[in-house]
Amino acid sequence: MHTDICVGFAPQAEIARRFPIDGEVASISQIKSGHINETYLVTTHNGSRYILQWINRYVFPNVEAIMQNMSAISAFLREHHKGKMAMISYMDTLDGHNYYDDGKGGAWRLYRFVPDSICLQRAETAEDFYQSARGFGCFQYALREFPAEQLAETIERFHDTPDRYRKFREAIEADEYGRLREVRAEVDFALEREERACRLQKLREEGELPIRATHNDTKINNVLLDKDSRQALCVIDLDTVMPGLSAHDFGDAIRFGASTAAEDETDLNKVSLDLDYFRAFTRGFLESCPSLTDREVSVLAQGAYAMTMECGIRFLTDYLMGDKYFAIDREKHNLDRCRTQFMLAKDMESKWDEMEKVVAEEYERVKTKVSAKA
Ligand code: GN1
Ligand code: MG
Repeated sequence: MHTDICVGFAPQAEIARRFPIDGEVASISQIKSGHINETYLVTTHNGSRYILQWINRYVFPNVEAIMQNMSAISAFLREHHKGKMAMISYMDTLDGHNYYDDGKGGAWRLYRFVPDSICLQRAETAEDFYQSARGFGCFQYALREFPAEQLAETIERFHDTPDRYRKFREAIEADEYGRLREVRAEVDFALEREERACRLQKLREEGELPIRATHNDTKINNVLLDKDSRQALCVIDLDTVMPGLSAHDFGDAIRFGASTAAEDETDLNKVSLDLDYFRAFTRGFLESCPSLTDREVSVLAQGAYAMTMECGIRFLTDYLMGDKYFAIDREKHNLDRCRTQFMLAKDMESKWDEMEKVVAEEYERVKTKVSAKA
């Protein structure tokens, strides 16, 4: 989704010139995707294309840590999975830094546009969604032996749901913007479900689940697909690659991509869990990530629920705190987003047995295929 503006981006053009790009900047357009960083497509006169990104330091105060995680992962994948897993690689600035500090608090980085790739904001078919699952599944599989503990925690306690509840309570307590009155129903909804939403993290703390190098932000727009074959090409947006649970990656993708409505839909009647999409993603993820243990597979549905509730309370917390974290395009945008997440979580509750059944069936299917091959 590009805004079709080619003028008005003089500062971004100036920044792009700090990198060794091929040719003079001919046009820049903003890619409206994501709620945190800003992303621009830069095209030069000879047709070379680049992605320029402004990193939000309110969210990512430690840019060095993000870039270090990224290069550790790139190096690992280059060494162990050459040719199998495409990776974007950031270009150094002309004076040899892996990002550009504009001296005004802004951090910028740039990489070559991946040729023949598309980035979908929504799966157009179940097959697209299946492909995105393969992208994230392959990524996780490729990193199965990566020492996750070496990764910096770029955002502390990112998917620690109980900690998200703690921050949520602080925001309720402070009610800095006087918005609590209008969100009582949502607050009650979240508090009533706290134990269930936090079950996954509890298992993590009890040492029941392996800690992996996970992506942690597995929306479909974070996988590039080949524009012709529509197969997964490469996983992008590695800012939140951190030690985590496989169920986080599975769950966040379901939360976003298996919902029948957009994340900010205002007509809640349109929001539900699409079980066909849920199955398609489960299949792609299990097929491409055979390193998952039985225990991990057994909590995948739990991951979808936890990520949906957690994201809902994050939107609600931000709404209570005056919309400082997630970029908004309209008043109450974060509240609308929170409501879709809670609606989706509620729908998952009613479809719980079916979700578990789909996971079990797809797991059985993958195992049968593997043993038939052996
Ligand atoms: C943010 O900016 P984007 O769309 O990549 C957020 C995710 C949320 C998501 C909700 C660093 O991701 O955790 O799930 O919005 N990223 C960060 O759409 O907080
Ligand atoms: Mg992101």
